[in-house]
Amino acid sequence: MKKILLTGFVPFLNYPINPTEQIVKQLNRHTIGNYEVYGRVLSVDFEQSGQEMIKHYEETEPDVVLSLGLAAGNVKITPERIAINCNDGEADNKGNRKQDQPIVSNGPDGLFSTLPIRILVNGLKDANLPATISNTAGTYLCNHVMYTMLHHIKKEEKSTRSGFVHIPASHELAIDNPKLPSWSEQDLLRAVTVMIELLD
Ligand code: PCA
Repeated sequence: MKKILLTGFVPFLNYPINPTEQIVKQLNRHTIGNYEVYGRVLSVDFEQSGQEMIKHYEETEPDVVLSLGLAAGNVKITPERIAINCNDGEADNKGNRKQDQPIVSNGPDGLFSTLPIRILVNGLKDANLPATISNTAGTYLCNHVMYTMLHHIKKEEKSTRSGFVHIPASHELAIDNPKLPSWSEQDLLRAVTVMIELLD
């Protein structure tokens, strides 16, 4: 049995829940397709989230890393193509704000996902779940952990595949928000399950 490290995040900014945290907790210790799932929740913290990610990676020694993040406002599931070497944007949960800062000084400008993102998008669509490749993971914590993980794997010369997928808001999150597009919790969970089943 292979191992997949599945990460989500705690709530952040003004979102009282994070559906990625719920999914990761729900799927922890499940077997899906060829994989035993190791679900872990990350903080939203420029100083800590990257180290947490690496610690989980070293403890679980996974074959694949699939990280999830909420992209409130998105209408589709979006596997990310690339992470860029930049911290910027809103303050994190500790109130720390970064601007125009490299994640790894002298690191490569960008690192491509090593997940089969085209296969994931096509497989999600075949399962009637709207999906499209995204060409930017932003510059906030999602991009930060995607870059940190890919950089670590490359530096250690490991063959672990790793990447990031943004998901839309859940109905629970959208209920008090007049404009937020949302998916049912069941469909979000199904989308993550389908993606794991698509991995060889
Ligand atoms: N989404 C944020 C960080 C945590 C999360 O779930 C992002 O897109 O960067």
